[in-house]
Amino acid sequence: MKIIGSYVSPYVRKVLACLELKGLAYEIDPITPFYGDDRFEQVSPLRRIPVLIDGDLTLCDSSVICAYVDDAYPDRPLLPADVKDRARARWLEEFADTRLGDVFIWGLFYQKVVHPIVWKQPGDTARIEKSLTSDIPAALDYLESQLPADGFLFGDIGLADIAVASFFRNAAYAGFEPDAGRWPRTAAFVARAFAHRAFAALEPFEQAQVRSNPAGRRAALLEAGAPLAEDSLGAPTPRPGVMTL
Ligand SMILES: N[C@@H](CCC(=O)N[C@@H](CS)C(=O)NCC(=O)O)C(=O)O
Repeated sequence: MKIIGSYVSPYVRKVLACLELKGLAYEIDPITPFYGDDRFEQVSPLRRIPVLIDGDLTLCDSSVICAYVDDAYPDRPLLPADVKDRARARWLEEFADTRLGDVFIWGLFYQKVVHPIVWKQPGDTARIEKSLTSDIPAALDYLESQLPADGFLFGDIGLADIAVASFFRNAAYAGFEPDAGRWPRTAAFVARAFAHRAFAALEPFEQAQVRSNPAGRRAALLEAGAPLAEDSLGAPTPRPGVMTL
């Protein structure tokens, strides 16, 4: 299996943590989506990551990819067995991908981290302010009402836990940590999830990606032991995405 996408993306991290949980080997082309070449656009028409290539199958979208992986490799299921629990897990995955993605990625991480680095311009300060003062607190109030005081959502860690927790890594890169006084369940849940091997196994590769510059990135990732693909769909200059942010 091949994954296209950077270790720093919350959606790529979600897929990789699920592969770790299932003990499935993969190789990775860890590109930032804006730096994808023409071949990237052929496999990812929205110019988004992650992409999964498994033999003759090419898939986009982390939820589609995780559902396929769970169907094709059913050992260590990602969803709980009970029908209502499964439905709730899918909803929390969707809430994470859509709303946590909106408030943490587009509202914060993209504005504070990606925009200055990729487009060499400051991000939207009004949007950052709105994210921090109203959008993120509202999302975390909801999460606080859903997350368990101990353990994970449906017993052992699964897709919904991974989808939710993954966004908090990017929030931290943008300087936001959940206040344990205001959202105690959320703060403790995120710490538990990141201590789990599904996330902990990815940490050295992610740090190698974050700490290296583009010229030294491949060497840094190889040195950290990342299973890099031979070929890359990366390009030297960024291009805008095709979706409105
Ligand atoms: N719904 C998609 C979202 C993927 C996504 O937005 N990925 C970001 C990286 S974190 C991306 O590729 N952004 C580039 C763009 O939108 O132009 C999924 O779950 O995979």
